[in-house]
Amino acid sequence: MSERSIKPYDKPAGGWDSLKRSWQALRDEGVLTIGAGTMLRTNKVDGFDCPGCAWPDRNPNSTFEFCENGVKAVAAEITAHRVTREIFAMHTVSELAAHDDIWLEAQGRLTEPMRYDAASDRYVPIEWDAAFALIAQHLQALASPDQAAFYTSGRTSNEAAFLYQLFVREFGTNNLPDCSNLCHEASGVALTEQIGSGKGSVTLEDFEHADAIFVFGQNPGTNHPRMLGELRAAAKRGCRIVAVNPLRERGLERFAHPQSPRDMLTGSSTEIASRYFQPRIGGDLAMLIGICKLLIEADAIDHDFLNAHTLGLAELSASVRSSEWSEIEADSGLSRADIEAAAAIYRDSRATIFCWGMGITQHRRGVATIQMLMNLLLLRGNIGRPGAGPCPVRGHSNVQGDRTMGIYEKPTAEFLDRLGAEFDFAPPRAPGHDVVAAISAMHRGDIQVFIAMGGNFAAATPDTALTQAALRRCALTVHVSTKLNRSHLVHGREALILPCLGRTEVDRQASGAQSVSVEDSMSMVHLSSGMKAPASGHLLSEPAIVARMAAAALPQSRTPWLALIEDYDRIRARIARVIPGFEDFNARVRQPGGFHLAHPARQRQFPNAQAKALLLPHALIVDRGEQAQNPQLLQLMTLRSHDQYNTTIYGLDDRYRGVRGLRRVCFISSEDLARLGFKAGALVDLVSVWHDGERRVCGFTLVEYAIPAGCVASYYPETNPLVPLDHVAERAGTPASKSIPVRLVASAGDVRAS
Ligand SMILES: Nc1nc2c(c(=O)[nH]1)N[C@H]1C(S)=C(S)[C@@H](COP(=O)(O)OP(=O)(O)OC[C@H]3O[C@@H](n4cnc5c(=O)[nH]c(N)nc54)[C@H](O)[C@@H]3O)O[C@H]1N2
Ligand SMILES: Nc1nc2c(c(=O)[nH]1)N[C@H]1C(S)=C(S)[C@@H](COP(=O)(O)OP(=O)(O)OC[C@H]3O[C@@H](n4cnc5c(=O)[nH]c(N)nc54)[C@H](O)[C@@H]3O)O[C@H]1N2
Ligand SMILES: [Mo]
Repeated sequence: MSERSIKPYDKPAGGWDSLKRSWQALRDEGVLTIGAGTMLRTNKVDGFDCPGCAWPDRNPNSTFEFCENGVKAVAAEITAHRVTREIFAMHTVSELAAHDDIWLEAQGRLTEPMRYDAASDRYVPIEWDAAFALIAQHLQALASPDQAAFYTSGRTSNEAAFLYQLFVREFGTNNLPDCSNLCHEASGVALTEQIGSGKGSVTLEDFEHADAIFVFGQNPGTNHPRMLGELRAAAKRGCRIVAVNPLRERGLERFAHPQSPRDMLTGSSTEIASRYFQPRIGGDLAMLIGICKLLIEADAIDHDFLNAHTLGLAELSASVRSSEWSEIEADSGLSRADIEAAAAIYRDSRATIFCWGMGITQHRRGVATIQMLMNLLLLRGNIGRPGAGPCPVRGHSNVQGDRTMGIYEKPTAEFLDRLGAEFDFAPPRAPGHDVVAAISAMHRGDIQVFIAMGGNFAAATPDTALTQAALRRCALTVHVSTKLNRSHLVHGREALILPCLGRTEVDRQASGAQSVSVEDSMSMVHLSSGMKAPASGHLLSEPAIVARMAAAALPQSRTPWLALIEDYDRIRARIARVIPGFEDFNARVRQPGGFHLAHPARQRQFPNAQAKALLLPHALIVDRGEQAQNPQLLQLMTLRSHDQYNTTIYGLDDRYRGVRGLRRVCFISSEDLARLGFKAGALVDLVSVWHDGERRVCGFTLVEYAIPAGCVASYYPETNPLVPLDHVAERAGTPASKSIPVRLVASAGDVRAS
């Protein structure tokens, strides 16, 4: 671990530091030599899909199709370290729980199924069949299938996801909360209503044709580093890149491509964003209303497109015309001149892409903000033509595919009809619980069995104390996982850890080695084939775990569960019959690079109820009430450091933000430091202020940073105890983890920050 230091990073993102950190990740996992070979198979036609982010692959034939953070994700999976039964025998669960998340992760890959033994407070080995029998016994004992919830994280393959949702629905519930609920749910809700599909419409090729690319609330230098390659190429050919972010993120400013010999040998780099706007946290909606107002008042809009393809111009015009500049400026935190500059870049661009991430979705008004982004695109016909369209940048490598496969608590009637017809059963029709509702239901005792296909529910979700109490109330918790994590230690009265194969590993079934498929953020579906020997001889694949669990729990099922997993082509043949767009799946997925799922908006078709794209007004609700009354209150956004993958913490550095050796930091402006009477480097507690009381996390070091006054930032998941469970995006239920009202209190005594 590095020495603690806080010093601005003045080099471009990428560059030699990025290569150095990649090798270090492989070395730390004890796989320096095998790791290099494995990396060369990442994102290749016959290789495996990088388990990192969902950014699409540019060229599956090039030698290098990975990035620093992809290397960390792969290294974490192919690590030489193992969690054996001896480790579980040595430590009680209470002892394991006393370790931090870095230690848990560093223990390595899980190796065999384990059952919690309350008498000894230890995990003890269990045979696979006995584990499935225990799950079956619990599920069959429930008074109603709705007393179970089945979580999915976004690494799960299409094949596993399809079988899993089928199992859950044959069992009789739609309780399928997933990580999308915590992530891009607001994008899905907003876009489905407006353009009839919850997915982005652009492809990588569009990045070659855009005149302007706006990046709202997203930090690609850390979370989608391969996206910087696209932005660099676009900037080099003269495309305007505009960043909208309260923080100055290094990766949006300058980038030296680690795979460009010229950049690396000559020390050159490329300016990414030619304009960088720093609104207040949550100020994007006001900024967008301002831009819409300018375009509409100047009549700089595409009337032909609007007449032919949209509804709602009159209402949107009336709404934005009536917005006052004083309010727009106050709420956005930007001057009218800044908003005019952004509007001018947008107006002068013939084709524009809007990208966005968690800085937009994880807000109370996330849906309204995304609809305003879409309104702005529609006003100038920026959809369904080259170089233009919405681009919500997804997180997990198959989070989009899991939704396509039916992992959704509110399935459409059409989907259920097709599923029921194919598998000869009557799917449940009532909507199920999303993540937040599932936590409440567990807390009330209404959910007794919790099963997770990947992820780290106990750490990733809001309101940590409440969530963990909820998990502990369950009769049974089950985690299908690759690595040890917090969720295994916050368990129900009975608990199972079921270890599975990762993306990089050979998945051998009765008919031979299998491939799985995934869908990236731009709707490309392609195969992923592992090639490493499994981390242990006792691992099962995710599809096999689902099928064997279903076979045990659903003795009456007419689905040939065990035959389906003998050859995953059989699963894909079923997917082809149930899910539109997957016709001839087995053949098309074997084309090099896979196939693109049609997005109707690319043809300017909008399959919502009105069959038109909708312009939807959203008033500025100036909601500075509490902050105005209580000048001590700040808005906290919880975000990712450069050395983590969600709840997996690789190290304590956040290189581009100049932080080394610690994670409990709070970025704050010099104005707020002076106003509140704190010095940079001081230790504070963060206290969130909510209607039902205060929540506190302790020992955060203040770091002076270029962030607007009134706004502060800290890392997730350490700050999740501060996020109230009922603080969510309206209509989407996404926890509003980017806008938590907090005050700072000097830490008592000598709390050591870590
Ligand atoms: N290496 C790595 N890669 C990852 C992940 C990871 O943890 N590590 N996670 C994956 C997942 S699941 C996801 S969803 C994505 C997440 O990728 P991002 O969406 O980039 O996620 P965050 O780190 O949460 O960063 C959000 C950004 O939004 C900005 N922001 C916060 N509030 C506001 C606001 O009100 N307005 C604006 N304009 N900006 C705001 C923050 O300053 C920050 O730059 O990355 C995926 N890829
Ligand atoms: N405060 C705050 N909270 C947030 C966010 C935020 O920005 N701020 N972001 C939210 C977002 S966008 C997301 S997506 C969620 C993420 O929430 P989750 O998806 O639940 O969490 P991860 O940390 O991605 O899950 C990591 C675990 O997945 C397991 N795993 C890894 N690979 C595999 C695999 O191939 N198969 C299986 N079965 N298991 C595997 C490992 O055991 C690992 O410990 O967190 C959300 N929570
Ligand atoms: Mo995510």
